[in-house]
Amino acid sequence: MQLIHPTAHFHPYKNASGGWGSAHSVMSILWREQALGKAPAALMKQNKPKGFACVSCAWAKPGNPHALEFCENGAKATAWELTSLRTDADFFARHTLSELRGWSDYDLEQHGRLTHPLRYDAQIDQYVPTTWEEAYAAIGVQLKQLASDEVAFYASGRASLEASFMYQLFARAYGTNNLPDSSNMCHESTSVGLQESIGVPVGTVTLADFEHTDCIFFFGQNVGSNSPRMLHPLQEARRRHVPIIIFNPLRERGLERFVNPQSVSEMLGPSSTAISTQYHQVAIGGDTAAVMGIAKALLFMDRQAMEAGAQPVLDHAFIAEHTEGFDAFVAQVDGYSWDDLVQRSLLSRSSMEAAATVYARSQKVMIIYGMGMTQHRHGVGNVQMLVNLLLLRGNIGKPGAGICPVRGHSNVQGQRTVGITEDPAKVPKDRIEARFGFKVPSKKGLATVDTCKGIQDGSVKGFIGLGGNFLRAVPDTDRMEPAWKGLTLNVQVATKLNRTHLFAGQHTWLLPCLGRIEIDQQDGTPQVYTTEDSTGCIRAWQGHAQPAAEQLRSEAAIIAGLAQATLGDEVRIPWDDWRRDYVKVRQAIADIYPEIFHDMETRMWEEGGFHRPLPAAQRKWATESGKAQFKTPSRLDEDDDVSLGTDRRDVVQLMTLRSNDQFNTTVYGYDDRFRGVHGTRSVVFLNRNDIVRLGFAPGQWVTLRTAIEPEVRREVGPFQIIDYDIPEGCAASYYPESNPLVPLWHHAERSKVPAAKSVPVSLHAALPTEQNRRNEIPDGDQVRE
Ligand SMILES: Nc1nc2c(c(=O)[nH]1)N[C@H]1C(S)=C(S)[C@@H](COP(=O)(O)OP(=O)(O)OC[C@H]3O[C@@H](n4cnc5c(=O)[nH]c(N)nc54)[C@H](O)[C@@H]3O)O[C@H]1N2
Ligand SMILES: Nc1nc2c(c(=O)[nH]1)N[C@H]1C(S)=C(S)[C@@H](COP(=O)(O)OP(=O)(O)OC[C@H]3O[C@@H](n4cnc5c(=O)[nH]c(N)nc54)[C@H](O)[C@@H]3O)O[C@H]1N2
Ligand SMILES: [Mo]
Repeated sequence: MQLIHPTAHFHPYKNASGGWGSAHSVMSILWREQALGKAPAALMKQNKPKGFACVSCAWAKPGNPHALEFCENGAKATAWELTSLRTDADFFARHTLSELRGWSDYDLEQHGRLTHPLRYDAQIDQYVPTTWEEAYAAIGVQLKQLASDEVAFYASGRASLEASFMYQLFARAYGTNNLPDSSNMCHESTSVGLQESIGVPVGTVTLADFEHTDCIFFFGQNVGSNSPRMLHPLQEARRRHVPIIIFNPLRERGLERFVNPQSVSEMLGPSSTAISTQYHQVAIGGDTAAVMGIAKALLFMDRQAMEAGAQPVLDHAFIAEHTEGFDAFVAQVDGYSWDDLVQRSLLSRSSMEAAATVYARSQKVMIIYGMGMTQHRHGVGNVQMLVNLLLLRGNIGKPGAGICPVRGHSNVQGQRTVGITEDPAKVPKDRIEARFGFKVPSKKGLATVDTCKGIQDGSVKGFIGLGGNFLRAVPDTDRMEPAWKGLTLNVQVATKLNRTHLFAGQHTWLLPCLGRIEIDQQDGTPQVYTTEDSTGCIRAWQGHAQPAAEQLRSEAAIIAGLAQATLGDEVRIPWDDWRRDYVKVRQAIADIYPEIFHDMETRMWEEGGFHRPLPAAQRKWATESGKAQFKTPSRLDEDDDVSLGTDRRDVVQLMTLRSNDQFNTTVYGYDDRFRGVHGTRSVVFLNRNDIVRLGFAPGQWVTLRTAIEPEVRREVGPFQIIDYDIPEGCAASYYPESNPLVPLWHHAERSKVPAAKSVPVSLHAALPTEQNRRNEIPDGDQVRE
């Protein structure tokens, strides 16, 4: 079964983001998911006090919300969860896993919510219904037979603070720190980089800072698709004439213009807000060079001002009192010529100087960034380079200024806060041991890339997935899928069927859970849950919709069930009490992390929630030396596997990114409205000059081949070439389809985040398949202007 998209086309999008296009897109998904009955009522509660937290992105939810506090993609995510469609036991009786592996990601999830606990039956290659009790007991038996270090406990960043806290305790009481999570593919470069530079692993900016800032820098984040609610504070900042300076290889529509779908006058009138005031189309992996250029211009201005006896440009008092490493950083900046910086960033010297000029004039600057920075070989250095820029003028630790990583999953930051990490040094071991009477294992566990290696070499034999679509999200798909079948135990807790579930291990279970929009009743009492957003704000929520099926259990209940079956009474963890009453879980969280969660039960209801303490925001630097650190990047090339200007003229640098119609591996549809692509995802965006130079034409079908480690063939396609406004030498295509191109070892040093934004690839003419033909962008539709 494959979807046919008879109207594939490419027409550059000329309108603003938001607006009627966005309203139309929401209505069509509500219709398709047959969620028009339930979803509108639910949407009124989305991101509201006593409502539920949007299941889409992690952007902060204001304490004083708009009438409709959701965006186009948040509404899609709600409809996706509240769908009337079901993937029930009958469905599994009709389809074998071999057959389902031929289905697209879209078709699998589009079939609706899972309804029953399922066990894989290898004889018939099908999932068959089972009972929860049978599943818990059998999984417990398997876990007891495996050695603790042979099992990985993966978490995708949605589960609540309560479920996440229980999950990591389960893993540790079982005897392992193997807690890979989605953050390992995402903002781990942030956690490592910011911790070293400013002594906190998270951003320092809060929503209130948007009201005070007088300048915003934006690096490698596609706000219009991936955190659209942030367009509101950006729009308000623009109304105050706050400059917004963008660094992105693509001209992303949401970063250029925005119409607020909640404003009647804007919807009816011609007005839209111009978001960017400067738009720098930096080369992929060229940000370190670009920021170095800005620093070079600032140093020059500073020296000139000092010579003239004028007010210096840098904040020397702040640098002296609060930082270390300034001199080494200056020496490094001086060591690079403008030619070096221009060549690597593909930006002109004047554009870097223009950005520096606005920076120098501003008193309260914030830097916002996303995957365009973290998913590089030197992603940690990238993040630290942004901090360097802020430190030059004391732009951390005052209102309106700071660093703002935009996290992905809605509770991914919170999961880390309550112990989901492979590093036991990051959890309060003594408190856990004293309270629960077991020894926290001291051996460092496996993060995502290590888990993949372990599955490949057979040392990881058991995998438990708390949400997510691990096998589809990780790199090197063609090597991971066959290796996965070697697992002895494979347990997936999920709301919908995805590709990971189609690769069975020896003993495999698929356990369906409640989504967080749904009412979670435990012994007759509806439960409340908490999350932490991208700005470190912790809040209580509760579900409002009727559960999709009677058999569904909450994630907390499933963890409790599995833990009890595995650990019995070995440890002093009251699993069943916790399952019945999440207040008790919160009490335990507050006991283990009192600095952050004291008095949580009342504070979580405060307007907008409560903020975790962030010493850096008070200019207290919890680094080794007690000072904020200027960090010198090891090199200008963020991806030293291959750089532009090498001998391989046939190689371009590929970034793998999201369309406007997906949430990670969940494909809502085949349109990427803001980029003008409709009816297909099988495309590669290229610069017009590269298309001609490499001997191709727009609309031509090509396969993409990874150009490093030639002895291993990594290839995807055929994809259709789109002539796009992207710097020369750069290319883009969609994740997860392009994941087979990313070698597992091609990851950021130290944070191990797969370098998904810079894969060197070559292109090869190919014949389209039947399927490709049906979804082909017709000739003549390939006109950029
Ligand atoms: N609707 C929706 N919302 C989402 C998600 C989703 O899939 N759909 N995913 C969620 C998750 S888990 C995450 S992590 C976030 C992801 O949100 P983003 O951080 O926006 O991630 P991507 O879509 O991968 O886009 C990366 C952006 O970086 C740019 N870029 C790529 N390489 C470079 C570079 O070298 N330098 C610079 N300056 N820019 C670069 C790309 O052009 C693109 O605009 O969104 C979250 N929110
Ligand atoms: N090439 C490339 N690869 C990437 C990226 C990239 O930019 N390029 N981005 C990376 C990033 S930033 C991330 S975060 C990862 C994402 O990796 P994951 O977090 O593993 O993947 P998702 O696609 O978010 O997971 C979707 C599945 O989660 C399940 N699900 C949804 N809601 C719930 C729930 O409430 N509970 C439970 N238990 N399950 C639920 C559904 O079954 C759904 O199929 O991918 C990474 N991979
Ligand atoms: Mo992410």
